[in-house]
Amino acid sequence: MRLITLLLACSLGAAATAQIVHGTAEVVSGQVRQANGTWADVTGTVLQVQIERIEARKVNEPRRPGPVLENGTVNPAFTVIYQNDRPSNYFANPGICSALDDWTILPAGIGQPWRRLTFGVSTQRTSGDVLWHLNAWETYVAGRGAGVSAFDRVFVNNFGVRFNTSQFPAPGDYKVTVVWPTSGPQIVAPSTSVFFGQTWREFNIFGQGAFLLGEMGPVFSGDGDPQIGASTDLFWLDNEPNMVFDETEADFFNGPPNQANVLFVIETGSAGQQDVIKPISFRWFRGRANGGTVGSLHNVDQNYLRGLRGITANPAEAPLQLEAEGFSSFTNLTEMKLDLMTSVTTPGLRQRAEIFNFSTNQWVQLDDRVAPQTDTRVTLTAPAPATSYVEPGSGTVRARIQYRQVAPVNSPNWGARIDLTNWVTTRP
Ligand SMILES: [Ca+2]
Ligand SMILES: [Ca+2]
Ligand SMILES: [Ca+2]
Repeated sequence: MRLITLLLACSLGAAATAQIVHGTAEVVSGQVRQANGTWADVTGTVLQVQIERIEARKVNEPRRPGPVLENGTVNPAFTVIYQNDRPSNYFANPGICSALDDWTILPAGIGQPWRRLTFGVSTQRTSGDVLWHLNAWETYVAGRGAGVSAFDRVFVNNFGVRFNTSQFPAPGDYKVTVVWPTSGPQIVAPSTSVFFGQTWREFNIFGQGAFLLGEMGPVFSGDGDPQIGASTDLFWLDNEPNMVFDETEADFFNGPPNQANVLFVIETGSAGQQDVIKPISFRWFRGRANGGTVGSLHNVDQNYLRGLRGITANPAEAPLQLEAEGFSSFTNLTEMKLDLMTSVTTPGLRQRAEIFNFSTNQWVQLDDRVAPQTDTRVTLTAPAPATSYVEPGSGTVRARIQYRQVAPVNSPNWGARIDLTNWVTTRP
């Protein structure tokens, strides 16, 4: 038992060292087609940047064993219209510096400003400025042959973002998120069909310098098709490279699990305002306290609220139940989510998450799953209408997490530890 605890502590220590840095990057060239068909020059736009260390194996090397870090976060006020991001299989081909991928975004994303873009880059570069060069088109046209672009109806043209290599803490693999400003011209997709080309080059006084073959290139993500939207198991590689993606340059990585889809997430800003509500009180409705305070529930920080199972007269009743309460400043909610990070001390348990509906005066089950033995984050959306989970007048919101035994356990004195219990609300 002691050994298990120690091992768990070690793996959490590794997760805690995840490197994330923030900064800015400048758009040094580019035109974007607006919803009304006119073009806007976006040169000089400054983007907020987040750079997070990841691990992408070389595509022809076997997978390394190891834990998958849980880096998921709630992203306030953003709606995902395309997502291909599975940390279980990030991979890269060190010999390439370009990739053009075919995406089908959600119809709801048509005409919506691209507020945040997340992509992967594998870099060996240690000095100087580099250019992330982009083009995006709406259509693929077969039959043009070698040397001629196979893509038409460009809507992001000659778009370059300058990074300094010092923004990447060391050679390695990174997941980068760039945030577009809310004012000024916006990037919008005119249809659900997007062909998105990326190329990594040096940035020098002439703008586009040497191709960074073997130094910087895109990261792909496999182990399945995109979680949101779609992409076929192929991409185009600018072979020469000559900044022309032609039809003969279609390529792939010999099929699943290495689907030829770049790591990429597109978020739009159309979801309204989000607020995170932290608990102000809790009680162990069943079971007993074993450490922690209400503040332990506020953040993912390995500061846990811990509980141990109790005794119940009715064997059908879960012997460990946490109830938490918070306060919503707003009542005009359009969405209510519960955001949890939890784990238990033994196999053989199930975890159920519930939220209280003040309209019906009943608990509503949002999730029931095998209770995880390592910290696991789940974000659960409550059934509409979201307004029913806020008590009229007081603004109280309430959540309950139950643990029950469904199979043999390692110890009769089992327990749970809860790192996070938040409500995430959306309003217009
Ligand atoms: Ca080419
Ligand atoms: Ca693809
Ligand atoms: Ca915590």
